Amino acid sequence: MTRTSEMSVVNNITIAGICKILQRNDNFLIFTHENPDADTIGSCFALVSTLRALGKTAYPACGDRIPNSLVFMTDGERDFHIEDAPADFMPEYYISVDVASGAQLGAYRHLADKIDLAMDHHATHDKYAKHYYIDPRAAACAEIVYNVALRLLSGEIPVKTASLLYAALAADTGGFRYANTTPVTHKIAAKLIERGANHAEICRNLFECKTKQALAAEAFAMANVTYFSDGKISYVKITKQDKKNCGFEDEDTYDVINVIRRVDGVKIAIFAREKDDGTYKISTRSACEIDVSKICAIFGGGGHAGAAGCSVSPDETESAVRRIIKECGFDD
Ligand SMILES: [Mn+2]
Repeated sequence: MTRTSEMSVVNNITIAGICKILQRNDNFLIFTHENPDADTIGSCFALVSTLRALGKTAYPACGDRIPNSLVFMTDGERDFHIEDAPADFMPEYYISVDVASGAQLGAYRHLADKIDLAMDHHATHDKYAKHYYIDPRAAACAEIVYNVALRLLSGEIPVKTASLLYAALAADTGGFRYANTTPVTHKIAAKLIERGANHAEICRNLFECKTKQALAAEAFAMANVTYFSDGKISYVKITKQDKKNCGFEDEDTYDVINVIRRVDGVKIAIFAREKDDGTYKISTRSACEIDVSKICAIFGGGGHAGAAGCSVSPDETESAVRRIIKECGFDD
């Protein structure tokens, strides 16, 4: 398998077209993906604040709670469900950001066919919305939202919005270190710093400051990682019982995959986590030409060439991990 993910997506709307539509409409609901990360949160809230700056009514909608590690982006608030909007709010226009498929809406997946506009950067995006703008070359969905906000606000992006977009960009590029980082990413990041984004504070919040529970999860991963294919693949599994024994929860495991992928010689990292309902979430990372989104697609998942995931049933987990290892082809 080679990393030749389809970089050419034919969109059915342009950035200018998106701006026209946003100006024409009102009463927006902006959806994040399930298990929200900094890109979907930053894109969502930056778009909400941009629409509000235009005098529109807009609310974020997130099926899951905001994880503890990212509440610095939402002023400490963790719940943004549709019911949390005022009772008299009547949504008229539905937007999703960084959401590759209807299923990725999580608790709001039943609203997938109501989405009017999807902005995304996943090459595996499945075009569930009426209008879609997908740019797989964008390191983060925030690059797309930045271009929309820039136009709508005539360049006058407020500091709070700039900070949200910067956090999204920094997170999806691993602090501008991953292969998805481009000259465009750096140019946008520079503009956001010019608009007042406090990059040092944002990066400390994203990459340095960790709860004791998150560090406990990483310690567990380090102690239990196993290697395959001559050390080119690292793998760790975390069960519900492990979480209980070590005193951490799902949201504390967000950096586990990064801990096991940094080991010298590792090209592919695999992390299987047992969720509350007993199913397993498998996350994968690739630091080589192997496209893990194609491998995860075998199990109905997806993502990016370098970062992808899928969900499997408990009895399918071991065989799925073995299949993923086999698909990497190191042992052929
Ligand atoms: Mn993203």
